Amino acid sequence: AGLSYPDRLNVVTELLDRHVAEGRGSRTAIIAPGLEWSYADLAEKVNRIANVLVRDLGLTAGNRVLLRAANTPMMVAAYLAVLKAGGIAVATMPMLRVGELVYPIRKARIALALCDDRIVADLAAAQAQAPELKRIVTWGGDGEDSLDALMRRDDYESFAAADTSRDDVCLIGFTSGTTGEPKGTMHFHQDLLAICDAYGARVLKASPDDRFIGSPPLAFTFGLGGLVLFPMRIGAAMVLPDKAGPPDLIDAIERYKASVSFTAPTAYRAMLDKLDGRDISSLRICVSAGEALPKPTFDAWQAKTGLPLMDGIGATEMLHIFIGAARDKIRPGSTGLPVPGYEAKIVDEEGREVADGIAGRLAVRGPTGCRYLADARQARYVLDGWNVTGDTYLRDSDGYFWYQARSDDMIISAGYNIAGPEVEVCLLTHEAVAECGVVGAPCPDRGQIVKAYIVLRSGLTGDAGLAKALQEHVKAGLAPYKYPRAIAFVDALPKTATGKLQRFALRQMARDES
Ligand code: 3UK
Repeated sequence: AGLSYPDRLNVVTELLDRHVAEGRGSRTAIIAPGLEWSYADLAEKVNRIANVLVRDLGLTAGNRVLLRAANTPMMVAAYLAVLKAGGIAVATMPMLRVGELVYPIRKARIALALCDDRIVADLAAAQAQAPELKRIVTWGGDGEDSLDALMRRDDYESFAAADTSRDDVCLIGFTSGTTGEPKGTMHFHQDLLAICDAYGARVLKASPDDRFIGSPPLAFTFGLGGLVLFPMRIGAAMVLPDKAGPPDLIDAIERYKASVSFTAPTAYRAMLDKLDGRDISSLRICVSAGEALPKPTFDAWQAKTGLPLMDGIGATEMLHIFIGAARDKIRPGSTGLPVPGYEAKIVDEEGREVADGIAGRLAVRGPTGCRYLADARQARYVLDGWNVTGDTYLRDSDGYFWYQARSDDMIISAGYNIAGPEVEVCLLTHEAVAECGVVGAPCPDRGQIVKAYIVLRSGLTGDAGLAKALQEHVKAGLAPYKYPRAIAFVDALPKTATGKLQRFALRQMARDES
């Protein structure tokens, strides 16, 4: 896709100030309950915060700044201000508690934090265990040294962007840590533009009149790209509701006429049950990422809304989506094609490319890629310039990529390799099943057996008869050796902060129960 950027580059100049300079300052940038900011309004907030950072808080280029807030207008302004001032943003999920905040502070040696006053308690407690953190400044509260008070100074209205290089690091995103310690991934100023000019321009193809909405936190790069970077690159608007659970998302789409949504398959499934009598006709583009999108979910969403779900696989290491399909190229059940600018291939354990139709490890390369902050696991993720994401995929003869499982989620039962997600897809086609997770449980005879954890649709209760019916359902839809020999009915499945099924937690449950 020939993505090249000038050597001196500050991403905020391109995403924000350019719109103001070119006469688009009165366009709407942010819509939130009781508030609307134009691009000019946002630019001024960003300048004021950047001045506070440099003049009052002593920020110099390359300093790391922790950000802690829900997806609010001030969070967006603070994030952009850190980048404009040449700092490095380390955003954290608002739901993180004391223990989880200590690790990124120490790992990234963060001295300064900006925080929404309503959720400062856990951060203040973390500070006691992380002496690196010298200063926490909050907004939304009162007090003379609040960010709001400092921002009000007369001469803080304008700010010259730090003269950064296109390959200066501007953010460190911590992975959600489904296994082991979270890893800090570093991304450059140009990377933030590259995802907009690759996925945004070539696959998503939104318009400046679109209104973007979704649930992922901005600390998750899925949310940062989908809710902030993609709309700002084209001068569109982002909608930031106070709450973004599935019912709130429906309310907000209806109320603010949102047209582009970014969320995970689980949230689309949850919304399906709540759409009767609602008007979400403003919606025209729906992106699903974070987890595999089962075909039954694609079909149900299309039947109910008339819209295809655009699946896309992204990773914190890659910053955003690198395989997906534009709306006219979707093949339901497949993740899609490499995003223009990226290459993808399937390799075996030794790193040799395998033939089409054979499952193996997914390897990708392109304008963005993995750079872990001081972490030996870099050598396992990047092999020979290719990013190996830990997913098992196959490519068909038309070049489409089909998700099989996380590489470490394959179940091996009596010598058969069984992908848990394939059994989940089949179970989801049964009308009693709302959510499910399928893992291997230890078994003395077969090594492992397939075990399904099932959340039933509301009003239903699980018994031996229903378990039997679900087993027969899988045997009828898949090779019978894949059917779940064990079934457990549960109220909810364990999920990460980013909404992913924690298969390791299910595996642990399966071990404990066997
Ligand atoms: C899995 C998928 C199948 C896959 C992310 C969009 O999820 C994001 O980043 P994470 O670092 O996780 C990466 C891993 O999640 N995955 C994500 N999307 C899909 N598996 N189909 C999908 N569509 O295992 C991958 O390796 O949390 C997603 C944009 C930015 C992101 N950071």
